[in-house]
Amino acid sequence: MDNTPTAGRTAPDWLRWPPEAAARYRSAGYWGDEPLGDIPRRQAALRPTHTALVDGERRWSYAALAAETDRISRALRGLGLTRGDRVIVQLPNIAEFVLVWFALQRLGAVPIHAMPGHRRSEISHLARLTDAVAYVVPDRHARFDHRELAAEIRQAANAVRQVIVVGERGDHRDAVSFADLRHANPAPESPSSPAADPGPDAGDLALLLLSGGTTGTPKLIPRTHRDYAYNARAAAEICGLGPDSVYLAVLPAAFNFTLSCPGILGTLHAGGTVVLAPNPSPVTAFELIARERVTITAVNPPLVPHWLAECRESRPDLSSLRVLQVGAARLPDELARRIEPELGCRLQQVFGMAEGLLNLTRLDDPDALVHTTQGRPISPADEVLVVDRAGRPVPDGEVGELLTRGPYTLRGYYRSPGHADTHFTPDGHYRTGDLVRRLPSGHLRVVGRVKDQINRGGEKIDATEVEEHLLAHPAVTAAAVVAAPDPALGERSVAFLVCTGPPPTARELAAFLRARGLAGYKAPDRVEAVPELPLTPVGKIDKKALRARP
Ligand code: OOB
Repeated sequence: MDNTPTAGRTAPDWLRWPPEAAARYRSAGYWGDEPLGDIPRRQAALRPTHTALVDGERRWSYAALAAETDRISRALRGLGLTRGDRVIVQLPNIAEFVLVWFALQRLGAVPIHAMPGHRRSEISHLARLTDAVAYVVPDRHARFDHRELAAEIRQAANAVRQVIVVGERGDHRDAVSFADLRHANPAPESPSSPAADPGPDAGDLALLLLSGGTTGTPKLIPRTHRDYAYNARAAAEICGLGPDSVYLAVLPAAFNFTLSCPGILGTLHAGGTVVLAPNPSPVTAFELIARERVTITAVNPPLVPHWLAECRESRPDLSSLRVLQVGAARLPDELARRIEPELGCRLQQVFGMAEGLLNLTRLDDPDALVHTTQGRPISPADEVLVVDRAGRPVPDGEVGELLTRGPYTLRGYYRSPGHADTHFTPDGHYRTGDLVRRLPSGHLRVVGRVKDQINRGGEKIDATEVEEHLLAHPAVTAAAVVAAPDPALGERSVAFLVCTGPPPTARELAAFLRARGLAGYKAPDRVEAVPELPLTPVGKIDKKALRARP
């Protein structure tokens, strides 16, 4: 019998691992057969009454989570959604994110993870690139009316047939209210009924994550059921998660870090409890940690000083908290050293990427490694190379670009064959664009990057994308966006502009970019007017020289 999960159908190029690598991952047990949508049902059989999900006063047992995601899945099918359909999901940290996500997985439909801050420019690009058939939004979030944006997207993107609105004000023009879907009572399908889809295979595309990108338009990262499940499972094992674990989701649930490193999926896979924080403030988080006896949570470096200050101030009960994961941007060593004595829990540094490779410090690593490195790969099958500009491996301890391939790292971007040469080596390594040093123990220290990106406290900004929008401003004739050090965010963005006439201020530019539908965090923090941009000998904009300017 051919047990290839995609048997009978050919996987597209961007989803294809070489057969010998795939065979190795399967025989080593890294790749299993369980589709992601089966996790709640498996746990419901083992521990039906155990709490799976907490959102404020709302709680779901595993039995309730499994039953509800099945019901929503049937209701979505009733709307015409089917296996393989792409669906843009843009929800904050509310239980509906988890319900919709698993309901889509049950169907074999593919969620596209938009971030809460994304606007018309990003969403319409996602819709066009994927031919998404549906878009799931909150009614309002962070003082923004998502229903208006959804109506615009639906006008502009023909494929988007359904807008599904979560929240009290779900009735909007011809949108579908999620509350109605949730309470609809579609007839259960018998597995033998001809209408029932067989459900997804573990080798199918399961979700599309957004890449930080460095080429102007956001690229999408295809993740399969089996590679993403392995990512979550391996991380959960390293963190020692089990049914007694309680994970607090502080960063956006749609972020790969929060969803599967080990995050929400790793916790549910292990039979633990997921608690959703409505915002990342330490006041909210500390209250939830004490009330729900949270054992593990994850933040980005800019949040750390706020957490330490609030802890000093309010003396919260953090006695249940065993692990604080910190990642998405470089954590300064000095801050790393303060976490354990001040918060009373173990620090775990996390260096990951939506493209795949995940590095964690281990809970029993010596303090010196936990404080100064960003961890080592989670899988024995992760292949890591650190290379010089010519692509030759450098000795341990020297700086080079990190290349990687492995059982949960992509082999190509979604529907984007043109990017193969830029982002992958001929033998299938993903070029991360990160500069690292590798220690003999395998631990990595992130020291910089070669990609044209700003890491604004964990939020990635593609310089080219913003530059293209800036060039549309009538006063701007040339633009270059670079990172500058920032004490709070680690990095912030500076736009160097050549202008005809008086240059726009940062505030004017922010309004201009907002009107163009760009997410707010991409607006330059600072604007510098210059007579001309410095060029390299080959005539490219010399960003190194710009970064060196005070
Ligand atoms: C995570 O994922 P992305 O896709 O938003 O960003 C990936 C990039 C990395 O290539 C690296 O440049 C940077 O973010 N990064 C770090 C870092 N963690 C990520 N740079 C320095 N130190 C770290 N600890 O950011 C992400 C995905 C999964 C887990 C955690 C983070």
